[in-house]
Amino acid sequence: MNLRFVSRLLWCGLLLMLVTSLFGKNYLEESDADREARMAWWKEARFGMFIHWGVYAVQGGTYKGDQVDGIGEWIMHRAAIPVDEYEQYAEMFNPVFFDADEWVKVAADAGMKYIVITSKHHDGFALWDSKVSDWDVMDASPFKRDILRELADACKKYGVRLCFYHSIMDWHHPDAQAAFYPTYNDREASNPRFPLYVENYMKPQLKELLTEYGDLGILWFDGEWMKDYATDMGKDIYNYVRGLQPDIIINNRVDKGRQGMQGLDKEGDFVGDYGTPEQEIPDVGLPGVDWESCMTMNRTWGWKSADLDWKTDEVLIRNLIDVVSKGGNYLLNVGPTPEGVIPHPSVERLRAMGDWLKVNAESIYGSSASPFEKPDWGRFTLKPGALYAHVFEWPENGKLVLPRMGNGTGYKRIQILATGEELEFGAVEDEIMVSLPKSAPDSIATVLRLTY
Ligand code: H79
Repeated sequence: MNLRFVSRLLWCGLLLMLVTSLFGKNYLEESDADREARMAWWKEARFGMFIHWGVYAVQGGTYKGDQVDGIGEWIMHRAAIPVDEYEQYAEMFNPVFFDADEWVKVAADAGMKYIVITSKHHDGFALWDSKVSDWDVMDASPFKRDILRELADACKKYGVRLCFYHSIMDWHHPDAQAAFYPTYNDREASNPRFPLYVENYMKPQLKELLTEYGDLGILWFDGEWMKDYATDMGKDIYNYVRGLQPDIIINNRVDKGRQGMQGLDKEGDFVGDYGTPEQEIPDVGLPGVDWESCMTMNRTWGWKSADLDWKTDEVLIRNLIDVVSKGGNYLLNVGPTPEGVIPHPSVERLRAMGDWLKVNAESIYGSSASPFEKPDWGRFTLKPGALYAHVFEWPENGKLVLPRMGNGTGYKRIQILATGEELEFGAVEDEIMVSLPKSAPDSIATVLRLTY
């Protein structure tokens, strides 16, 4: 054999190896250390803002003058609105008061470390300038501003991680679930063209999101329950996304493993980096499991003018603590108005959460599930070197009984986190007893730091 030929063959082989190692990497195989490094910021963050925004905000829960039951962003399905009729609402989507800087500042001041915004919800409307679609804010609405671009810039300014929610289900695309009109969300229906939608539309849109808006924190998929979306597609999408941004985190709805609204994975071979309980918090701590509860402040995700059922500051702050005490993240939603404003009741509540967090940050960020059962009076969070007792119900007799860490009393000192005030404590049989001030310094949650 001619030497030149052999050398050419070798070069070709080398080139091929290089190409597969660069582009053909299987992200389903990852060492524990690499995975830990990739998840580290997310575990530290613990608190994020969900934003549901799109054409459905224009309707705000009403259709032809009637209130439509259910969550606002589902109105196209709930009221069985035909695609061409729904498109007319996009012509009214003109949120002139939208100020990305203001939104991100609201999140940052609330102590939220990441923002997950609907790049596209089930109605398929894209909030960015998508080149593969006219069903986006640039081509179908008079607003003609790339909302995701403006948010990306503001997130950079405030040090908040930008993340995208992206619906796999698409009620607008003819190759996807638009074909199922009037029951877009028919779980048993099938569109033989769905694989074409995945290859020719969903992937190109994902590529735009993953290459034009800088480093993203999370891709948050949803709408994976449709019959046509199969587990091999999920694994392919997972690899595709990480191939474009290797360090990104992807929720478990990219595959078919999620169990209903409880959100954690069922047994089996499924991809996705964390579980996604929706509108619920697991009853007990889940050490070693990564999960994030997403919840609304009222009942809807997307703006609904008639939904005034706001949770109180107390419920929201205690939910955050409850989630962290069980080892999860809290993704709390806002649904901005069609004018581009985060509803005032949401802003007020976020401010209260931010005020509480400014004083008690140490007990939340980077904390994880405590080794103790949840007590009746509140919750524990844990960090190396300190246990934090979040007291919701202040004991009337001024004595709080706590479990012990290790031998003796197990604690070097016990303080009120907000003030540094030292508290007296001593061993009582298997537990310890702490003497508290007469009344609660913080009626929602007073944090004690127990240094061990
Ligand atoms: O974007 C918000 C909602 O619009 C969306 N997820 C949050 C984050 C949402 N999708 N569906 N729902 C809310 C409720 C619908 C649940 C069901 Fe099912 C879909 C019931 C049956 C199909 C998912 C799959 C839950 C059970 C099986």
